[in-house]
Amino acid sequence: MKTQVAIVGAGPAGLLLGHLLRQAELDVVIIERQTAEYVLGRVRAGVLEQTTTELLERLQLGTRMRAEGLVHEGVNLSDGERLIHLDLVALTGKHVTVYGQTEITRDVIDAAAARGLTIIWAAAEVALHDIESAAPYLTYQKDGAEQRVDTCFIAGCDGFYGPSRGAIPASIGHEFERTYPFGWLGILADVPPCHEEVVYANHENGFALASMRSRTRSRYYIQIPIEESLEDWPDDKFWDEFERRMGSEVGGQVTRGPAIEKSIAPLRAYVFEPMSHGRLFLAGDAAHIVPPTGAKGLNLAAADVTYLADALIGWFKSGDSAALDAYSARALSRVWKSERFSWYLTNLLHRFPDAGEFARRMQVAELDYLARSRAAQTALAENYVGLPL
Ligand code: FAS
Ligand code: PHB
Repeated sequence: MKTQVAIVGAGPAGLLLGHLLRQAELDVVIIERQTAEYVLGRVRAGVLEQTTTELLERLQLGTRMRAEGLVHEGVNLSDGERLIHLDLVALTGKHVTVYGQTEITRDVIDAAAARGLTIIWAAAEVALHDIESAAPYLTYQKDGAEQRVDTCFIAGCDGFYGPSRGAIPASIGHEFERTYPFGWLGILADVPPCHEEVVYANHENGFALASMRSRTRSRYYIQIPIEESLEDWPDDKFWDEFERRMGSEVGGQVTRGPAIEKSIAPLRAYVFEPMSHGRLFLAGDAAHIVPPTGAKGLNLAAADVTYLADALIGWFKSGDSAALDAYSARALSRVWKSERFSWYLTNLLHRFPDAGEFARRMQVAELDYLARSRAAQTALAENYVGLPL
């Protein structure tokens, strides 16, 4: 097979990039290791910045999001004593939208055929070749035979565990990492949300987060030590602890129900530089991971592919390589700002096992400052709704 851009990975980054390039009538093929059913079964992000919802509209893929997504004009922080409400629209003129990553993935996959976007599912042993040449190619195993895709560019959208990042020589790549001594235990339950907006809580027992997927489906998280497992957390124990950490006002509004999904996500920050080498361009989790506290993971992937698509279209349409040459620096500038914001919120809202009293007083002072200062609220809100592209 021969194409103009070969994309590894059919997560949000790969699928959105595929649609953007097809919309510009470029030849594109996506190679994905898993089946479509498996990819559609993942429960991940849920809060969309306006730049992400605008991207879906640009692709005419926003119909169901507009019909079923929940527009949130505010967000809330709980410090155990009070609920600090941030009016995002009053502070920034912007809002966020709650619409599950699962739903976005369904919308972009369902629209692929109509846009002539080829997705090869269940492709095993994907390998990248000659990325430093003008004619890179991919190989993979399918139908019992080795398949080959010749291309002009490869987009590595294969997440943290994919092969693309590893194709960049170690002498070129530089890694930055921060791991946290705790994870998030998350559940999905078909119960009405305990609050109309998202609530982030800093409780003496640890962090908790009340989010949702609809007015009848809730997504809740609590901070747990990294060494604990799902066996340690039967549903009732989760509900008891979640209500406790949400405090009497919000906790008292919790409706319990069976978990339809339950998983633990470790918290880590990771950045790989550069995000391009030769004819290989990385986007999304293949190049960076943010702790989910700032709800930036999916939104960063969408921003990366917006930059990358514009650069690739510029190269194919006018031979201009300036934007491609600048892609890595441009994407990393936004990545590091999102890393800083996610680090700031993670430090503000979680309880660190070995943090002394001074660190705790810093949290208390910061939360009290946020409760009283419009300037502090504006800075947080500006980052939460998403910085301009
Ligand atoms: P993805 O990981 O989504 O997609 C990469 C794709 O590449 C996958 O389909 C994978 O199967 C494929 N792939 C991997 N190896 C391959 C190979 N060898 N060959 C071919 N294909 C291959 N963000 C939030 O904001 N809020 C959350 O609550 C949240 N929860 C998360 C929970 C988990 C468990 C994880 C992992 C992430 C979570 N995130 C969350 C972040 C998440 O939203 C990611 O940022 C987002 O999925 C990134 O999208 P992609 O870069 O497309 O990577
Ligand atoms: C979610 O809805 O899954 C969610 C919301 C906010 C976050 C992280 C996850 O910061």
